[in-house]
Amino acid sequence: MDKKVAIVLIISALSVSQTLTAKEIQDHNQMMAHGEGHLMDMDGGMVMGQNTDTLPGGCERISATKEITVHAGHKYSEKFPGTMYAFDQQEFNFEPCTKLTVHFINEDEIRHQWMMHGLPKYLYPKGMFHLEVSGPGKVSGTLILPPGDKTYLVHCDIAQHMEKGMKAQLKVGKGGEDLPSIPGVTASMFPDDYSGKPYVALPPPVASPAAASALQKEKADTTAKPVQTGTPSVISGLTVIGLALSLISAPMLEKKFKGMTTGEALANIFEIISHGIGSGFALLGKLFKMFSKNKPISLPDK
Ligand SMILES: [Cu+2]
Repeated sequence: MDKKVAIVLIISALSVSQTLTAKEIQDHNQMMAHGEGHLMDMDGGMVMGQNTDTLPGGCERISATKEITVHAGHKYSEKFPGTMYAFDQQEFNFEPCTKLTVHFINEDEIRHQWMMHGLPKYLYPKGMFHLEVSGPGKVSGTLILPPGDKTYLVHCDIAQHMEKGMKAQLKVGKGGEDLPSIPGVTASMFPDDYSGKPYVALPPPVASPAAASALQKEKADTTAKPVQTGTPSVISGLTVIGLALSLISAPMLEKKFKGMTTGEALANIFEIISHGIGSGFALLGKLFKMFSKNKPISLPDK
């Protein structure tokens, strides 16, 4: 019984892979050169940062000539839980000063890239070597790897494709430090949680102790507030008191502040309030006075 199930599964798996390989892969091999290693065609194929003949500084000669074929597509992500896209390989290693040709095959019906970062900028525009193709297709490009031990990031820069798994590292020589979140190679920076425990949101980052206490107060305020059932009132009690006070005091203040500058009037208002509320406002009043006095002094005539 189990054997029968297994056979059915194998046959269906084979038929699925058959349909995938049967997909038409367009070969973008007639691209127009636009200078500085930039090639493209009108069909969604592109190469940037191609370098077939200039030796990077520090390379005395081309140490090796290598060719790789990298596949990109959703199906390669299936073995990595939580991912959506992937290359068929996540790690590459080459000798320094290798002349490397990458054949990049996109197997999805969307756009994917093989984008390599961190290359010397005097040789590679923006420090990148970049292959890109829309829909099922193949683009090929060549670069000469720099000398030295370094690990280079390779990814697809289409929004969320790297975050969802399309990421690899290319080590030259012994390589440098491993990059995070390379599927199947290094630990994820944001590991998925399959524990089934309820999700607990992390508290937002807090800049200072003062901000922390303000945040806590705000939290306490919101939790203490009863749930409003009706339509929320736009005019609160405080607003009413404020409006009443200003209506009463407006004619009084108008007389008092006649001929004063805005700064002086404000200083006076703060002084009045300070009598009623406390010494805190007195300081502000003084500050306003200070600023209102701070006018440019005209120089005496000669
Ligand atoms: Cu992509």
